[in-house]
Order: sequence, then C-alpha cells, then structure tokens
Amino acid sequence: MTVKIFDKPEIQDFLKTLSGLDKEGGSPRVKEIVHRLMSDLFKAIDDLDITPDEYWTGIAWLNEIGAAGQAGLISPGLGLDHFIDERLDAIDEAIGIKNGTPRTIEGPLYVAGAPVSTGFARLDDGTDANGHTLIMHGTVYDSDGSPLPGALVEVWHCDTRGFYSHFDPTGQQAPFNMRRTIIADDKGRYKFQSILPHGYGVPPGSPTERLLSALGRHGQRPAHIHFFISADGHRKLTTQINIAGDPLLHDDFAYATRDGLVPDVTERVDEASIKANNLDGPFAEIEFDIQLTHLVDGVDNQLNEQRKRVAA
Ligand code: MBD
Ligand code: FE
Repeated sequence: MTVKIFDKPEIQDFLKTLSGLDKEGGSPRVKEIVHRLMSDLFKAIDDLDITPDEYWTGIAWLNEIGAAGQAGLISPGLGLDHFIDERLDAIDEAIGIKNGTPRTIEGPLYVAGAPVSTGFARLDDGTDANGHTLIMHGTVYDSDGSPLPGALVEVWHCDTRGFYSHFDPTGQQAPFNMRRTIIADDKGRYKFQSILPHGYGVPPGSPTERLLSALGRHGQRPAHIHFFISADGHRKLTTQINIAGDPLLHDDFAYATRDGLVPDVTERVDEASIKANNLDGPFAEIEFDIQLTHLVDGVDNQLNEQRKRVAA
C-alpha cells in the first residue's frame, strides 16, 4: 500500500527539530546541510516506498563501507568527485578563468610526504619485473605562458598489478614507491623515470564492488598518473593523465578521463634516445606541459583540506 507522509506538518516540523533548527548553538551551516539531506532522504523513502528491510540493508552497507575505509572510493564511483569538478569548471567559467590544463579528480590514494628532488626523479624502485620504462616530462607554465621555475609537481601512480604503495594488499611495495615531488628546474621543467602503470580495480568482494555490481557496473579504472601541481601565486591544480590506448579509457568507474588529459605515448627504440636517458632498452615517452592559473583575489578559491592528509 502506498502512503505519503512527507508533506505532513508534523514531519516537516520533525525535520527541523532533528536538524537542530529550533535551537541555538551548533553550526548554522551544518544544520542547513543536514536539514536538506535528511529532507531529501525522508522524501526518497516516502516516494520510493523504501521498505525497512531495504533501509537496514543500506545501513549495514554504510557500516561496511566505513569499516573498509572505502567512503573515498565509492564517492568517485558514484560520480560525486567528477560532479564537484564540473561545478569547479562552471565556477571558473562564471568568473572568467580558463584552465589550460583541465582538472580532474584526486581519488583516495594520495599520500603526503613523498621524497622531493629538483628537475628529475625516478619514481619506481625497479622491483616491478613487468614494468615497461616510462620517461615523462614537460614544462609548468602560468596562465600567461611564462615558465614557472620552482613549481611543485607531486606525482603518484600504481604498479603493473594496479596496486599503490601504502595501499598494496600484498604488502610488497616500499613506502613512497611511485610517489615523488619534483621541483621544476630553472626553466620550469620537470622530468621523471618510472614504469607504465596498469589500470586500477576496486578490491574484489568489497562493499564498493558490491554496490557497483548491483548497478550492473564494474569498478575498473584505465591506467592513469595523478598530479598535484602548485606554485607561488597560483592555484593548486589536481589532475591526472591517462595512458593512451587503454581499453577502458572511456569506461572509467571514476569518470575522470577528460579531453586534454590523454597525451600521446611514443615508443622509443633508437639507441640515441635510449642513451640520452641513461637507459638500457626501449621505453615509452610522454611529453605533457601543464598550465596553472593565478590566485583569485590573492587566494586559492578551490583550496581543499582533503589534500592536507599526512603520510600514514
Ligand atoms: C584510484 O587509483 C583512483 O585514482 C580513484 C579515483 C579511485 C580509486 C583508485
Ligand atoms: Fe589512481
């Protein structure tokens, strides 16, 4: 039987009460957000006749997501991270900021505190036997096209099994493997040697995977490399590049692939290129320049405290 109680005055009053709107104290912003979210949830229960059994299935799932530390994993899976990027893009457009390098989502696997070097870094420790060498380089520019010496290029990616150091279920990787901070040289250039990463998949059997399966979806990402790029007087850019040719390039469970973030990968086999990079065999090369944008009225209007998490 279909009943609808959401619009009853008692229910509307109840929503205000449970959100603390009838009391002094607490945070007005938290009250406003909780009132809206609880109202939307009550309305959904009413409209969709969500049964008690369905409701408690959801609560059990939330507990599992929290226990597994996967709130930050299902978030991109449900498109929230990408939606927030679309909002930042729209805000930038409204205030006339053009992003030469598109932003895309951070994801949940950044770790602060990676080793720092100037101009060049090797990211991998050579232990991934299946790794194909990657040389990636480029210049960091400001929005006027001048190079930004001293810009910070934070980079992180996974190995050929799709595992990130600090989050490796096999425990095989050393801390900060495939994570570095490179200070751009006096011409604004950065360069690193690493290996081509594989795509990522959410943990099998996890509550994240179970929800995606119930939606008829997979939990796979195409191969990608993450970046934070920052410089004095500029907004910190959060982005990723995808490895061109990955079959999942446009089938990412986290919806992070964007035009402008799929640079060409060139396979170098000639002796001169190999020698010039102090390598002993063929390698993949990616050139990718990055353009930052200036602070807005002296501040980074996108600053996000999520990024201040410290090393585990
Ligand atoms: C990743 O490597 C990632 O980048 C995102 C967005 C989600 C899960 C794993
Ligand atoms: Fe990732």
